[in-house]
Amino acid sequence: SDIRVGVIGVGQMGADHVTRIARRIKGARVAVVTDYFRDKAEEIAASVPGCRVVDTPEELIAAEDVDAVLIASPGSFHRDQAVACIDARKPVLCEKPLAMNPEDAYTVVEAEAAARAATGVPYVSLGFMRRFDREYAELRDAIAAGALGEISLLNLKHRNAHTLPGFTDTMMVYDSAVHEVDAIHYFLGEQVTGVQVILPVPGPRAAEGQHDPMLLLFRTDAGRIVTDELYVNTASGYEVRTEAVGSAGIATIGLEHGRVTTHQEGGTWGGAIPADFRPRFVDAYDAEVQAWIAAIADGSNVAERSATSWDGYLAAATCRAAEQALTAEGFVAVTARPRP
Ligand code: ISE
Repeated sequence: SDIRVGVIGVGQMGADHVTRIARRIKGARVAVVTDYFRDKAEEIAASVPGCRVVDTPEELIAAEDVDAVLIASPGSFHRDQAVACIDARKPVLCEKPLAMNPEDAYTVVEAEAAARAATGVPYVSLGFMRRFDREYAELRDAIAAGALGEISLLNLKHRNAHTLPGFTDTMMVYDSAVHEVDAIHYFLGEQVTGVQVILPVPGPRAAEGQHDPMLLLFRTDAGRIVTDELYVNTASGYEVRTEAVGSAGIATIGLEHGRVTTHQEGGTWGGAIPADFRPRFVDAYDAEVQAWIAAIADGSNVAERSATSWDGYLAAATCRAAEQALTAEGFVAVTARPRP
């Protein structure tokens, strides 16, 4: 029988996940939703047969008719909600980031480790969906197989058309650059040991005090360097690119992503850029959620390719160093606690 999923937070990403589970994911259905804005939850629930609304995340997590929980609330709520799922022994797919600071992330890691010691299974999958993007997976496998030789550099780019008002430098780090931090772990399997931030003159759409674009440099424990150009108000569209520079080859992904190029009247050519991450990574999100449901069904709870709470902690520890590097000279060292 279908796994009954409860979705916490049905804003942009949560609503997208509800539609995905209702229409495309096999072996699961959305049983319960909740949102800070009750109206929004009612509206979304009305689009899914048999779906009901509850007032609070606590109620949803405890509900008899919820087998697994998808958290899509703002990042600052993830710690408490993820810990409540672990305490209730319910598998959870938590949207990224795991937390907005390493201390909160570590609390989740510890809670999960304690539960795992008692039951033998993990509970937390973390929504770094790029791990399920086909090009990402292919590049990682090519690097692991040595197909590119010795990697010296990764050049990453992350561009959004717009961000919501109030998107600060700290949010650029913990909400946006956090994807590239996880990409480093995914592609190279190495820890980040230091971060430097370089701030060019802000673009005309940057909010007061915001440094957009920004350039982040990461150094890994093997001495590889990763550049990350972050530009979250390009006004053009959503673009995520990766270039891996190796001694036996230079591989690039994310350039075209199946886009159609049209030659137009008047002697120009071009095509559309996805407006945001939902259309750009739709296949990756589908694969991520389907793999999560399959893992719950087979009792392993966390899919092999999925990011874990530990990945979330390491990402938060690196983001802390990046946050400090915003106002420091040179590289700031990443400090991480040992894995419990
Ligand atoms: C957002 O929270 C995401 O997760 C997107 O993938 C990312 O591109 C965007 O910059 C973030 O704000």
